[in-house]
Amino acid sequence: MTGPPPTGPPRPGLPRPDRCAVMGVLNVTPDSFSDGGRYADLDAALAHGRQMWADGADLIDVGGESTRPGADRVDAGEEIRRVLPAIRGLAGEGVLVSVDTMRAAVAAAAIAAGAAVVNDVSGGLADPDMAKVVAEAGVPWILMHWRGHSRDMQRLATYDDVVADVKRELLRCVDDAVAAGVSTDRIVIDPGLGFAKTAEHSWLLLASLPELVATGLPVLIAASRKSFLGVLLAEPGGPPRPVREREDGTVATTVLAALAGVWGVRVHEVRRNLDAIRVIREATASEHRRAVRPEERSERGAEQ
Ligand code: PMM
Repeated sequence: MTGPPPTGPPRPGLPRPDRCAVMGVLNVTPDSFSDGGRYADLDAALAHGRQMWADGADLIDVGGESTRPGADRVDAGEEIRRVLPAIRGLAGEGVLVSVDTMRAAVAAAAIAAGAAVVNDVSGGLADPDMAKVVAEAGVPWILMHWRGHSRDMQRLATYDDVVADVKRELLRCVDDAVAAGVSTDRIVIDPGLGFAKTAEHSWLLLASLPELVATGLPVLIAASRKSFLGVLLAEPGGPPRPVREREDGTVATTVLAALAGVWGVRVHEVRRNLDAIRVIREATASEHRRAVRPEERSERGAEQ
């Protein structure tokens, strides 16, 4: 088994557990593809956020705008009205919260309410003011690979070499962020599975995670319940596997990601994915212990 090094360089403001980090998804939207409407009510949202935190999530990602393919945009005021109470409530209880938004005004309001990380599915491309807000606040910024808004993003799913193209376009976003004053050690990259990607594109990106990890930037993967899993797991000739029956497939993607050394995974079911990550952490740690040369081991033993 090839295992990732358990930790990388320090990343101010980002959780850095001695394993792949887990970001729990909290969509406070009426229409997200996997959990739309379930947490639109504040009490239900807070209860779910607390539960994911108690289950061991390292970060809770609060989003107020659905980005499922074909979705229409909500206006900024409505997005703020949706996310702020949940962010304020959870952050006030000591939960580490990220805001899933591509709008600078929403990010600024969320940071003021206690959000500690900005998760921007547009990689900074949707709102020219986002870089300034992030740079001034000094918070980590997750830059996802993006080519256009959800309404027509699947038309943009054309690549010469999806892995090389996504990496190049992401690194351009990183350069733009740094040029705008964002510190490199506060940037996370994400290939944006399912965003302007066919299922085949998402599989190719999942198979090439080590290439993204080799950039030296922390990588986030968000495969949880996505449609490329539903299509793969369909009965022969049948419709895609329903969203809520894609969990084992999701956990398999988490295993791939953790073995590739990614920084974190964004998932709906924290406990099952964290269990898998803990198993990998233990197996790879024991492999590292065995790799310590015998003479070193006996020297260490003599010191103890
Ligand atoms: N996908 C969704 C929402 N936010 N954020 C990042 N960084 N990466 C993603 O791939 C991503 C995201 C859409 O999925 P959801 O409806 O389950 O939240």
